[in-house]
Amino acid sequence: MAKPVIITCAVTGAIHTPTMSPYLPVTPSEIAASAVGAAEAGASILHLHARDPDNGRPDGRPESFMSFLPRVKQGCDAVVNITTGGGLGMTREQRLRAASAASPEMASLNMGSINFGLFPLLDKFDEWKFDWEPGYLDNTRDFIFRNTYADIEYILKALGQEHGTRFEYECYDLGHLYNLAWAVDQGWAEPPFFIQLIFGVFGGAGAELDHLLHFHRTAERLFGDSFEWSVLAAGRHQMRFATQAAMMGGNLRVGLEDSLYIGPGAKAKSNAEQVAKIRTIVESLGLTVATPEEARNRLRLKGADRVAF
Ligand code: KMH
Ligand code: ZN
Repeated sequence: MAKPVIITCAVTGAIHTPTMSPYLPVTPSEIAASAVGAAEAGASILHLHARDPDNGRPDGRPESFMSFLPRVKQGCDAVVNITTGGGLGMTREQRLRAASAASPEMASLNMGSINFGLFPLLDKFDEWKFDWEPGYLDNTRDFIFRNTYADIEYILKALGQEHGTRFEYECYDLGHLYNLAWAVDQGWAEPPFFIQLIFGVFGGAGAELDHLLHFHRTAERLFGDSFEWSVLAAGRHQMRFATQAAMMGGNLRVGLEDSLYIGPGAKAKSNAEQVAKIRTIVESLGLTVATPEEARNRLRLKGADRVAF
């Protein structure tokens, strides 16, 4: 029997800006409602970022996360996964503040430094809802998404060892799998490793099926059977790569963080719409969708009763 597919939904992120879609959740109420809607549609993990409710700018303050986390917890049983990716110019301590305060079951951990080019999105818009948006995107011409060995060690210890939080290991390139193998060798990461293979971010591996096959084979070589894997692809590649992951026996991630679309030229009206679409595809392949409890058991999470929100 094929394993049920764990659907992660990344609800708002730090890539898209409010001008790009009226459906991007920004306020605490919007983020909470969108997250709960995604869980009701079949997501068993919710990957969450916060935004400034006044202007939609990505926001790392713990109090911003705390303004929606209790509502998400009361509204659904899904696993809460908090970003440690942060935003432009944040120190690693700042990037960790929200997750340290919330002590979640899961957090993201980016497995290497890369360029993270959002500036091509500038060409698509002439007018902006908020002044900060064009500068935010333009800054990525000269921005390194910093995830050094010291950063990785710090987060694994400060969050993993201190809080019992487990990780979504975000791998944008082949070397990031080897970085994870290094952290495992140091004794800082415990199996099963939940590896998120990422395609189509400008600065990381492109959205090519060859890359997915090769990354997956490499993960098998490095981690044997002690890992679970999932795939996310940015923008128009999202549904195709999610489907491919399900067909190969893996898990998948959708959500407005990574793509604002539901089909060619059509904006998704909610996170739930994307989750419902991929769920229909998964089930029509003869597969099933994992419940939050199944995800907790497979990923050996500490449980929703041991978080701090
Ligand atoms: N949007 C993903 C490609 C994080 O939150 O740590 C990157 C991401 C990073 O999810
Ligand atoms: Zn994220």
